Order: sequence, then structure tokens, then C-alpha cells
Amino acid sequence: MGQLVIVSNRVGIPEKNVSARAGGLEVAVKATLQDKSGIWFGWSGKVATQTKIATQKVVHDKIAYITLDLSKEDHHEYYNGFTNRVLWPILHYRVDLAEFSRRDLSGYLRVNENFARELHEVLEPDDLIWVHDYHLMPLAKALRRRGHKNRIGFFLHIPCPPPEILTTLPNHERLIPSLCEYDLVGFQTGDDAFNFSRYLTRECGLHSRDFNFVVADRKVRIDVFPVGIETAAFADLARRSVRLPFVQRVITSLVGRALIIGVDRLDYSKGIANRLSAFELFLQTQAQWRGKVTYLQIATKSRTEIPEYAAIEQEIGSAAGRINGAYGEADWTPIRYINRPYSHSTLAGLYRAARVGLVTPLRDGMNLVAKEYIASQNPEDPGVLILSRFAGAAHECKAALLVNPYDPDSVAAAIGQALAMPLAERRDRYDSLFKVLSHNDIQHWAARFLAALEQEPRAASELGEMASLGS
Ligand code: ADQ
Repeated sequence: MGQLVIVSNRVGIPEKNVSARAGGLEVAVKATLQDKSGIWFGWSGKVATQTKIATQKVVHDKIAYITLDLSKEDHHEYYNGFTNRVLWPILHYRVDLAEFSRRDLSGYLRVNENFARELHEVLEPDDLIWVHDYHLMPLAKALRRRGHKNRIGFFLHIPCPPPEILTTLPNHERLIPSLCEYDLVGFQTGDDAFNFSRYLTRECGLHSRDFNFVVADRKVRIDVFPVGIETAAFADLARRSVRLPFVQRVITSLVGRALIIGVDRLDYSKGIANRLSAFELFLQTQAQWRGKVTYLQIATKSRTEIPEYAAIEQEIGSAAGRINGAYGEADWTPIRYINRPYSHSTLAGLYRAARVGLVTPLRDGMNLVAKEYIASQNPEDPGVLILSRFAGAAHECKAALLVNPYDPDSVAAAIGQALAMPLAERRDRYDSLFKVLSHNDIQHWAARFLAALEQEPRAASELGEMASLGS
């Protein structure tokens, strides 16, 4: 086998890395490339000032980081436009927030072509290519057009909605079926894979046997690979980090109150506004807890140039202020609302100090915060995870308190239940969750995906008499 080539929208170039970062994909890809030599290809994160854009290469720890800048136009149309204002909301079931423009779609296709053109310069015939996420759906098609017959896999980190929603995407018939140019298409959950499979059947007339589709003379396999974290390393980090002076200061500042923690990118999919309402309802209906809990919500700003993000920033900031005004005392602030990012070690320490992890996205591909919270707990005295049933993580984390984030009563009740939960039950739930996360950690996830990609039969003939193209 040749090299492993990972392609994603953003590349975390080591020199430019800062200790505090927000973004699950970067965490996942870094861990995958750690034990293999290979290439990580994608956008540098910079917007070019000059018109001629060349790729840059940095080699670090046997990994070649090859990046290119985006032009101002690309950044506007591809990144702020089609990926973040059309694909992100629609794939998160928020059709109401999608802002389509033909120009942004052209920008999206153009950047995918640019990526393919630059990749063409570095690819060898036996390289294994692993493409990440919704920014790059048409990339395999652009590579195939340039004659590349490599095995190419795609993993979608975010949800895949049912065809009834996917078809609201203007030009879906041009974009979604282009995923069939990959050899393997991976999803976070069985529901996501099933939704995509239904799309292919309904909209493209394709039929599968065990999620294997035949398209012309090629085969594409759909499978489920729930992304994990570095469970053991995170547990170890949390053990050490809880002693960090900053974390200790936070613990001291609680003066014995139970800590409830929420950590998210400031994004409408994360359900922070609904969560605040549920917390307010909890304070209203379970008055015995007033003055005895502190809810720390860390919400790092993201995609600030997009109006919907500015709007929720306003909404959440004022809701937190209003609830503090209504329920706070001179010596107690119910909600500590913070916009700055923290390093993973600080987060690990804070997770460990928290009696409750409140993870209630309205829709989430996986949600790594849920897994990080569990990994960070003290096995002797673990906290309780409250988890939205609409996070991909809920498929594995069945021992969490699963809630409907749209139902404030269910979330408020779960907060009370978590705070009052006896030690024996907390331990049982933690043991069962930690076991699942230890087994399916990030190394396991990457190894499974790559093994599946390497093993896939390429030609339809290799599948025997499988069902082929439908009508
Ligand atoms: P994200 O939407 O970025 O990822 P998530 O899975 O929650 O969401 O990952 C967030 C990562 O960023 C975690 O490692 C977390 O610790 C870190 N993070 C979040 N807020 C932070 C803060 N305030 N300070 C520092 N770090 C912070 C996408 C999908 C998810 C999917 C991942 C991985 O949307 O559903 O789980 O990719 O596949």
C-alpha cells in the first residue's frame, strides 16, 4: 500500500497550533495520522491576499502537511456560503436556516476542483485516500475525472438527514449522488447510513444488498463508524489536570456547590438556548437546588461572520443574563457563561470537577464533548452525563440520562435526577459508558475505517450476482 492521504477542509499545521482549539475533526485526524506516515491535505485557514495561490508543504513527524490558501471569493462562497449556510443547516435538519445562492454553489464546486487539481500533483496510484466531511462531497468525482483509480473513502462527521430533507437542498441531484464516486462512505450512526441509503434508492433508483450499492461497474459501500476519542489518554489527562492551579481555583470558587458543565462551539445545532431554558425551568420547579448548583457554560464563538451565529450569540448572552438576574443572589450566580476557548487539559480538569455533564444538542453527528466528559470522570465518584437523544453519541452512550432537548421538562427533570443520583447508580452508569468508549476509541475508529477501505472489492463483478443499477 502507498501512503495514507487525509483530505479535510482545514489542516491543523503543527507550527500554527495553539493549545486551545475547538473542532472535533482536527482532534480525530491528528490522532489518526499519529502512528502512520502520510499526507494531510487541505485549506491552511488563511485567506490569500495575492491572486496566484500556491500550495505550501511542511513536514513534521513524518507527516507532510500540504495546504493551500483560499481566495477571498472562495472563502466567501465556498466556506461562509455553501458549506456553512446551506450544507451545515440542511444536514442538521434546519432547512429554515439555509440560504442558497447559485454563486455559492459554483464557489463550492470550484474549490473542490482546486483541491483535486493540487492533489493530482502529489497522488501516487496506490495511495489510500480518506476524505473528511461535507465540505468535500464532490472531491472523489473531481479526482476520478483526472483518472485516479485509488481507493477513496469518505466520512461524514455530521448527520445525514432523511431524503425528505436532503431533497430540499437545491441541486441535490448533482451533489449527493456524487458520493457514489467513493469506494466507502462512512457515517456516525446507523440512522445516518440508512437515510443515505434511502436517498440512493428513492432518488437514484439504486438498490443495495447489505449497504453495498452497484453504480455502473463500480461498487460503493456504506457503513457505520462512530467516531471516538483518545479515551485512555483523556482519562489520564483529567486525572492530572484536576490539580492544575486554574482548575483548583474554579473548584474553590464553587464553595461546595455542585458544578454542571456545558462545553460547545457557539452553534445553533448545539441547543444552548433550549438548554438555558431547561435550566431556568429546573431552578423554577426544583427550588431546593437554588444556591446549591453552578452551571458553567463554555461556548466558544465560531463562524462569527455568519448572521445566524451573531443572532444566537445575542440570544444566548441575554438569556444567561436574564436568568442570572431573576434567580441570582448577591453571593450566587446560577450561570457562568464564558465565550473563550480552553485547552483540552483545562477542559478535562473541569469535566472531572463537574457533577453533571449537560450535552443537549438539537442534532449532532456524534458530539465528542459527551465522550470527553465520561472519560474524565473519577471512577470512584463519577459525575452523570445528560445527553440529547439526537446526538450521534446517544447510540453508544445508552447508560447516560437520555433526554429530548426540545422538551424542557425532560431536561429539567434529568438535572434533578443527576444531582440526586446515588453513588452506586453513578458508578454503574459510568462503568458501562467507560467500557464502550474504551473499546471504540479513536484508534479503533480509524483502524476500522481504513481496514474497510482497503478490503473493499472495487469492481461490481467481485460482488457476484449482486443487485445492480435500478430502473
Ligand atoms: P464539532 O461540531 O466541532 O465537530 P464536537 O464533537 O462537540 O463538535 O467536538 C468539539 C471538540 O472541540 C471537542 O474535542 C471539544 O473538547 C472541543 N471544544 C468544544 N468547545 C470547546 C471550547 N470552548 N474550548 C476548547 N475546546 C472546545 C464535528 C461534528 C460532531 C462530531 C465531530 C467529530 O459536528 O458531531 O462529533 O465533528 O466527528
